[in-house]
Amino acid sequence: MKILVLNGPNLNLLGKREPGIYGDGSYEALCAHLRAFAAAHGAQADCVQSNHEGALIDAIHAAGGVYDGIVMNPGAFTHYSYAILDALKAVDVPCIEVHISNIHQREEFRHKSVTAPACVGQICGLGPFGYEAALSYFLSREKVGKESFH
Ligand code: CA2
Repeated sequence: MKILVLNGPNLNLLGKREPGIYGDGSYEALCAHLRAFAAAHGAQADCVQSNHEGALIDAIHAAGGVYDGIVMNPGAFTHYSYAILDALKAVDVPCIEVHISNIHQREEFRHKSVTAPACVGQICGLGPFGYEAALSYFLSREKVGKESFH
């Protein structure tokens, strides 16, 4: 199983600013953890981060036929990118949206996700653990699928 972990704008700054909201672990440490977590479960997680909407859309398009799932934190694009919504709808790869912070406890404009309707589900407010939880969902789905065939 191959999972694409896609992070949007400013998430490369994890651990460098606003630790009270986003924690003090770095983006690189998060990716290393997720790669190791996936590998420990016989899967592969590839991490991609971009501050550019088009690059995120290109990565979503390229995931078709290559990845079994996408774990995506679209950053602030969550709240207004209909282009990312359309890209998620255009590919046949299930996506789980993750937010490190609880977007519902923050400013009003963060309460709405325009991208979540194209996702299997959304996890928010669990800190960086949300990424691992989303990965676990895909890994457990594979197990369910295999069990039902054997
Ligand atoms: O809670 C989340 O994961 C967010 O997707 C993070 C976005 C924010 O715009 C969303 O409303 C909620 C912002 C990411 C900024 O990441 C930073 C990380 C460290 C330091 C500064 C920014």
